[in-house]
Amino acid sequence: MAEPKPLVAVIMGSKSDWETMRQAGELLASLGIPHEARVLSAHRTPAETAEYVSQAEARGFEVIIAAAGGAAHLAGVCAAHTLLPVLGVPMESASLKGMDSLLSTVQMPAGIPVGTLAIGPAGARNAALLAAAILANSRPELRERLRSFREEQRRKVLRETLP
Ligand code: RP5
Repeated sequence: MAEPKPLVAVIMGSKSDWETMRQAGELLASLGIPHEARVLSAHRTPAETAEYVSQAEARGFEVIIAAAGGAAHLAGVCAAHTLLPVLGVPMESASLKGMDSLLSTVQMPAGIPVGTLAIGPAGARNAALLAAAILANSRPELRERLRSFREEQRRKVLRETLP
């Protein structure tokens, strides 16, 4: 049987971001959301990034997750080339602990929005959940899977015991 078409594109500026961004991919997969992960950089592969994002809507993607660190322009560049919602994940950087990535991603000029998540793994996971929530607006079965995710999370917290 043919693979379902990916709905979410997970783009990251470097393979070094994968350790964090694989968590977004795993969460999307656990919710049954087909996605595609690619390394594309706003600075090192500007033409290929623009081409990929420009074609994303025609390829059937509905959400783009873009992760980058340092002078993190990837999410903003993606947003400039598409009308699809772009969720930005600032990577934790060695020198400034991700504050550079956060400010570069979040401080977009009015007119080109990027929905920016938290720095690092929390942002990666929440980007996947926010992408799922966007897709769930028109997919009742996905909405139920998200509801189950929240319910399992609630139960897990309530099961916690302290020493
Ligand atoms: C950014 O520069 C990437 O998103 C990465 O977070 C950071 C460092 O990249 P590498 O030098 O590890 O390839 O473009």
